[in-house]
Amino acid sequence: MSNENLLEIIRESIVKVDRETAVQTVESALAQGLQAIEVIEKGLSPGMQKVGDLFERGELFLPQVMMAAGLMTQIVQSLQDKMSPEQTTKKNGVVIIGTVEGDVHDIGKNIVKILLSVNGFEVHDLGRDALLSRFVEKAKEFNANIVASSALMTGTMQAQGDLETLLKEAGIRDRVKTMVGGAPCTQYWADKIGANAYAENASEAVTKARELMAAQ
Ligand code: HCB
Repeated sequence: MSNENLLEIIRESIVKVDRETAVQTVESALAQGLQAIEVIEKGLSPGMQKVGDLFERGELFLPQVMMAAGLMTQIVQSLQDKMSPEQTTKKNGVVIIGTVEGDVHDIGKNIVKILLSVNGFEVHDLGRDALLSRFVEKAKEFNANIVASSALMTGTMQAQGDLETLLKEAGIRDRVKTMVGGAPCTQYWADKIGANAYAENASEAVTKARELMAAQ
């Protein structure tokens, strides 16, 4: 079966919350040479995106969204072990990451965390619904290079702008770079609030984090 067919089955198995098919097809995809990150970004994530679209159209209900999210989380965790850490003793940088206060969506943030970690960044995860003051505290405590925030709702993304203000008030904005992400975020949003970078997905988050480090 072609890689694209396998990825399509993975996408559909997330939508249908078909655990057995999802797990088996992910294994087949890896055995066929697909990278774990490709499985996540081209299979699982678009599957979750479709779940969101169906939910929005009233064709799926919240319990089904929660089950699909649970399945995706479980598979992403199992894939983490299959991503070999970058062979380096050099630390690429220190990142504080979290989903902003008021927002419990953490699947995407967790993928970004995993990918940054396997790419040699020291990542401190504040979890979800994280108080903005904790981003500032932890950035100071770990002398962070990058503060990465995630927001999945239009009502919570303003917190990413508030975080810019808090970092300035704490006197550390000039020594940390900021990155924003999450479905409603865009480059326009990042520019508007004065964030240093916007990343559309986890691979781009790694690229942007490297660029931010190079610019420091
Ligand atoms: Co939730 N939810 N949800 N939800 N949810 C969304 C986000 C809506 C868009 C669905 C909709 O209405 N169409 C909507 C928000 C509408 C809006 O404000 N525009 C919504 C809503 C309204 C809600 C509730 C309020 C529903 C309710 O209770 N009535 C509630 C929120 C409560 C709260 O937070 N206070 C809620 C709850 C849930 C769960 C619990 C059922 C579940 C979350 C489980 C979890 O995360 N542990 C859930 C889910 C799964 C979704 C959808 C379906 C998928 C989100 C997701 O995981 N996508 C989502 C619909 C959608 O987004 N289309 C829906 C997959 C990941 C991989 O993508 O974009 O998160 P991602 O991450 C990417 C990318 O953005 C980037 O890299 C990641 C990996 O590639 N990235 C970063 C992410 N963070 C980054 C940070 C960086 O610094 C850099 C890059």
